[in-house]
Amino acid sequence: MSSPDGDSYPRKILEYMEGFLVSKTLFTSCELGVFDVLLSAERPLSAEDISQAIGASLDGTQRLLAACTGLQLLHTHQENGQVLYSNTEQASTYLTRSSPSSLHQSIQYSSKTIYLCWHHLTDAVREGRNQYEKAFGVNSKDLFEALYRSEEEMVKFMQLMNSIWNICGKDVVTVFDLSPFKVICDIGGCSGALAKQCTSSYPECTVTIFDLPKVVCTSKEHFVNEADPRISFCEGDFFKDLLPEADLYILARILHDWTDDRCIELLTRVYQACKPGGAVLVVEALLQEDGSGPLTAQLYSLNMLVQTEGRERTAAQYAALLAAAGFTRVHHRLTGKIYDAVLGRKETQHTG
Ligand code: SAM
Ligand code: ASE
Repeated sequence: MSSPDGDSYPRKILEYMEGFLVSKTLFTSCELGVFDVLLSAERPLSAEDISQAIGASLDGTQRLLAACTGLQLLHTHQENGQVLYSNTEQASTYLTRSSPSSLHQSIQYSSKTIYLCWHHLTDAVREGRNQYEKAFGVNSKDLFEALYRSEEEMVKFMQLMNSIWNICGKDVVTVFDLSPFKVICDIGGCSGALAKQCTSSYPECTVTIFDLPKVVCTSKEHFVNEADPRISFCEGDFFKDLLPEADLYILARILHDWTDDRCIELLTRVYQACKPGGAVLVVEALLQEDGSGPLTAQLYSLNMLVQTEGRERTAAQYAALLAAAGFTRVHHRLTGKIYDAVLGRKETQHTG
């Protein structure tokens, strides 16, 4: 007996073939501000109202709103034979610019940067390297020179980095008990979104964010909202400069940017700076050992191919990198969300 999902109907393949239509519908609705208009109206609006507010054609807006309804991002209401639209709760929370948990900036980065890189995925797979030259005409010899090819692009990347920690940050800093570690250094900690999650979960800790000078400068200018005296910045290059001494080093989404050799180089520098009895916490989207998933991490690994010099890895692969740098007692824990954690120790020194 063949079910409706049997060989005779390739449901999944059809869905994947046109998956980008879904992404582009989301990108366009956010870019035009559909969800922002509906949030500020505080009542259901007609397609006509919305088309005027976003400055778009009525016909195009009607089709866009219909697609958003099918995607369950909008609710529809019937009133006097007219269709009215309102945001779903998730759309209000995650798709409006002003929401504290907004993914608007991430969606912008997906639309304006990642989508363009993925246009060259076939070349990336053939050549085994990132596609900045083709996508943006920039030399990709220095990865972060290419990623930060303009001030605007750097701010957009930093906003992308920031936003996920409102959603997954608490899980990654609490999946291990980090309370014994009072002095924390967040290596490549960007604008400090994860550092904030640390001080909120562990009130006794202090966090130093170590990042490139221009990132530290932009963080202070664009990102520091309410000053937390427990959080400070340190400027430098983690491949060249001395790292601050700490009990715990966090490397969140750092190792996945780099080759195994570069990772071991960086982890060795971290090991040297680390106090005996201290530790390193690696935060990444872990791949399963048997290659079966999770799909998000598998797709992110392709994204690391088109955008960086690295890859996503399994817990065993991270454990091997940590061990090569001297760390022991390496364990990992899954959070059930996108990002997981791997903890490795630096043993206290034994005499005799
Ligand atoms: N840890 C943050 C997070 O998970 O949201 C940011 C991860 S982002 C992919 C990589 C970070 O490493 C960026 O903030 C970048 O500026 C920083 N970075 C890259 N190369 C660096 C270097 N050589 N020295 C110091 N920081 C660097
Ligand atoms: C990096 C992380 C990301 C470098 C480039 C990046 C992300 C997007 N572009 O370290 C976040 C994860 N999302 C995806 C699609 O990979």
